[in-house]
Amino acid sequence: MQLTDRNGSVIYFPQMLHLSQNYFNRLKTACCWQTEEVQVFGKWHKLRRQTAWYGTADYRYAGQIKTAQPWLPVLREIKTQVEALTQDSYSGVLLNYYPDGLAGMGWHADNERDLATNAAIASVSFGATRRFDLRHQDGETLSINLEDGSILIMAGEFQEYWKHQLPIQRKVKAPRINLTFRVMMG
Ligand SMILES: O=C(O)CCC(=O)C(=O)O
Ligand SMILES: [Mn+2]
Repeated sequence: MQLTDRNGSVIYFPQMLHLSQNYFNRLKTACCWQTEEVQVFGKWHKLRRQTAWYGTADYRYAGQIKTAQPWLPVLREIKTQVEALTQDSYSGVLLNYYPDGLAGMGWHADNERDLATNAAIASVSFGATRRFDLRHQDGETLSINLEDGSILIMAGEFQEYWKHQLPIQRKVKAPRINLTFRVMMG
């Protein structure tokens, strides 16, 4: 399902990965999760969200450096399926673990210098369904529920014109893991 094709495209594929409960458990156990921290007025704060970065190059984002860890078998398995669908090849994956709906991610675009410009980003979700919001710089907003086993592709100039967020949803009690497969510069 295509959500938009204005200034980049966003396409949603539900139920793309089978055995999603199994993937959730393997990722939860095998990945090297780190508590995410943000700097506000010079002071570091721990977030509820945990992250992990795998791939071939380090990734500088939100004032931090994520040191690349070598691909794990479970990540390669998922990557193969995502690449077959999207016909792209990815050099890194950022994982986010949200223990419940009180963890989220604020408005941002994935346009760091370390990422190849206008390359596709493929977002895979396991676990609790969470709402994902998109906002064009002219104010147009769209929302979609990202379900267990789904893949969302953001491509073209999308990151230049749109921001996205994963809002806090107090009613969501279950955990979720998201993987964003990315193409690094160079
Ligand atoms: O968890 C999500 O669905 C969004 C994650 C995201 O936007 C990111 O990692 O940049
Ligand atoms: Mn993002």
